[in-house]
Amino acid sequence: MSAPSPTPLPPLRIDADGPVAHVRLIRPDKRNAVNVDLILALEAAFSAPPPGTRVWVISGEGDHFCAGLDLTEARQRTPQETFDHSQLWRRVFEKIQLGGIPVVSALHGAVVGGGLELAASTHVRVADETAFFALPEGQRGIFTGGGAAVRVARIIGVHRMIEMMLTGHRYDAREGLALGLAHYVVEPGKALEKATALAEQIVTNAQGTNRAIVTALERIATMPPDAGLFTESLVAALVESSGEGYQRITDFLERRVR
Ligand code: 1HE
Repeated sequence: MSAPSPTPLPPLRIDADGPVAHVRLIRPDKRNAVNVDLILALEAAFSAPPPGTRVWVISGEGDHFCAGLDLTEARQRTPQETFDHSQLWRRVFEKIQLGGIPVVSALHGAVVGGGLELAASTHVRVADETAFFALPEGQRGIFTGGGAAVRVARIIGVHRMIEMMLTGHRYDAREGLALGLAHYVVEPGKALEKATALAEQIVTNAQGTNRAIVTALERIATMPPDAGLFTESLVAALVESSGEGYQRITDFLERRVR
């Protein structure tokens, strides 16, 4: 009788004790490449955050944040399967980006292909000096399918994205900072610490404002100006009429906070 195959390890770990929940990709032997198990685990995590979660931090175990799509699963897909797989990523990354909870990413090593697409769906990106950003789809004979064509193009501009994909250009952490792929660069090994500190700061904002920032601004940015300005007024009315808003404004005016 053959020995039973070992139970696969879960590809994600979630640690939450308080309002900041930390989700970590844990496939370091495959450089956190995103296979179907991992994308479904991300979907489950972001669909049902631990109770009380007000900010997420996401990071990757090992020497790299994420090597993108698990290429072993991409070899022999039909066009329909590739389309469906891309739509699955779309669903999950929209949940991360527009789910109403701010997400801070801690980036190091490879942030490439789908790894960059994942990072681009987070709201605050902290890179350590080892991080590098690339879209190697052209080298692999595939195309972006996890939202880069919209999110990365919006961050760095479509022309730079075209150059990045055609030439295989790897941008290092400081170049990524200049381009907006990262918002902070820290010493090697310090990205998670900085990301957690930022998450703890974000938690202190009014929850309704945080929710509006991460759900409304991206949508407003893609609206025609008249619709965007109208929507902004509606969001302002909603946020500012909440009890939390009145209380915070009163606290400021009566000098209880600075
Ligand atoms: C992988 C993957 C992967 C590593 N799928 N298995 N992504 C890429 O084209 C990136 C491909 N990976 C790399 O360029 C390098 O692996 C890294 C720069 C990320 C890291 O280099 P290194 O020297 O630390 O690791 P390695 O020796 O290349 O890889 C270690 C193992 O991870 C090895 O497996 P092993 O069984 O031989 O040990 C690799 O095969 C495996 N591995 N990356 C599967 N991506 C929705 S569309 C999204 C489109 C994309 O994401 S395209 C970009 C795909």
